[in-house]
Order: sequence, then C-alpha cells, then structure tokens
Amino acid sequence: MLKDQVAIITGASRGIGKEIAFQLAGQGMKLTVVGSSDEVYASAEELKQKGFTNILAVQADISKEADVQNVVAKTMEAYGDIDLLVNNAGIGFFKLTEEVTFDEWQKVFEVNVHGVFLGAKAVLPHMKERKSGTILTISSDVGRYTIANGSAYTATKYAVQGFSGSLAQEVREYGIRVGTINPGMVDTYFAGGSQGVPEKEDWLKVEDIAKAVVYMASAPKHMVIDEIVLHPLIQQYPIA
Ligand code: NJP
Repeated sequence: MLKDQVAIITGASRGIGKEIAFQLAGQGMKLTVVGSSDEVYASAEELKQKGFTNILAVQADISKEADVQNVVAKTMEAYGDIDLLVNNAGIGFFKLTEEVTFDEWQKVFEVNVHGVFLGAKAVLPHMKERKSGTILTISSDVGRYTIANGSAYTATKYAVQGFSGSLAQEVREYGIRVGTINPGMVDTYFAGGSQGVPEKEDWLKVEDIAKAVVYMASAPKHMVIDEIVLHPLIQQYPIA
C-alpha cells in the first residue's frame, strides 16, 4: 500500500527517525530524509547502501521556515507528490524549572513545536489539493501526563498534542489524516544520551516506534489512527 508513495521524515540522521526511514524505505516508499547536521547525508548513504534508490537527503533546521519550505520544494521537484510527513525531529532536556534558561526554553519550543507547525503548514497545500495525505508526529507520553524536572519539554509535547488534535479536525474533510505516536523511554541519543548502552536494555527500541509509524501510515484510507501510546513494560504509566 505504501509502495511508491512519498514520505518526508524529519530527524532522520539517527535514533527513531533513522529507523523510520529504513522501515518506510522497506515498504517501497520514496523518501526525503531531513536533519539539521550533515549526519543526515551519512544516514541517506546507509539507506542507499542497502539498495534503496529513491532517497533524497536535505540538511535543514526544522525551526526555520525557509529551510522547511526548501525541504518541501525539493521533495516536490524530485517526486512530484507528498503522501506522508513524519514530524519526528525533537530535542529535550530535563532540569528544574528555575535552572532552565530562557534560551533553552525558546530553543525547545522552536524545534518541537514550531518545527511541527512549519512542517504541517508546508505540506498541507499539496495534500489538500490531492485530497489525501497523512501527517504523523512523534510526540511523547509526556504530551499526555506531566513529570517533574521536565517542564519545558513536557510543555512542548502538550502543545504538539493540542496542535495535532485541532489540525486533525480541520483537515479531515480533505481526506488528510493526522496522528501522534506517544512513546515512553526509547533507546536513542535523545537528550545527549547514548544508544545501545546496558542501562537502556529494557527500554523501547527504535524499531518499536517505526513499526507504529508503518501501521498508522498504511491504515486503509477510510480509517485514521489518532494516537498510539507505547511504553517499555518496566516504565510505570500513567504516573500517579
Ligand atoms: O532522539 P535523537 P530521538 N532540525 O537525539 C534531529 C521523541 N521522543 O530519536 O539535527 C532538524 O536520537 C537530529 O538530527 P541533527 C523526541 O521528543 C523520544 O529519541 O542532524 N532536525 C536527530 O536526527 C523526538 O521528537 C523519546 O542532529 C533536528 C533527531 O532529530 C523524537 O522522539 C521519548 C533538529 C533526534 O534524534 C525523536 O527523538 C519520547 C532540527 N532543529 C519522545 N534538532 C526517547 N528517546 O526516550 C534535532 O517520549 N534534529
């Protein structure tokens, strides 16, 4: 079903986004992979080494409107269509509120919230014209419940939930589906961490999240999966 369709995946340099790219390429999709560092080119190269041919890498900061517009323009130029946007890129940090600088607060909102808005805004005209498309955002379980020492990050993910829910209502009549995937702890490089370390052995794996993306994106046209929440068994949810 996804074969020959076109997907844009943000934050595909590493972690969850990179695995989403591999799994969507495995479904036969044509991809634009996005990251703010040149690591995104290495990620695209790995995909090509595996034999996937329709892989376009665009270095772009999703918090900058011109960058996001460029991603969409390059995708349209290369493939002529956009079926799926996966808003995956995100950053986070965990500290007491009084220790968060205003610069840090602004930065996490710029990437996690503004980036999601800018991505959706840029693909919507194309999807509306075709009366079809899917916009998925990797949000978080903390978009659904609050935690201590993470007020800035939590606030961004609540914002993303609100945005996605509202957008879903707005674009339903155009055949466009909007959903969120809300994971608990995933073994990635998130928040300056390392992937594959023993402490994260029981955490969710990037494959778990990527499979949820494939499932949501390949749902039949008459159906929208609004949200998937998933956790490692070791993680208590919801927090009392
Ligand atoms: O993190 P990481 P994850 N413009 O650090 C890119 C959510 N989540 O895979 O820019 C464009 O391994 C960056 O690439 P680069 C989380 O909130 C996670 O875990 O080149 N791209 C890299 O490819 C986030 O929304 C957990 O450095 C930008 C990628 O983003 C999503 O999962 C739990 C960018 C980050 O890879 C993926 O995070 C949860 C920018 N401005 C939600 N800034 C978890 N891991 O436990 C960063 O609930 N990137």
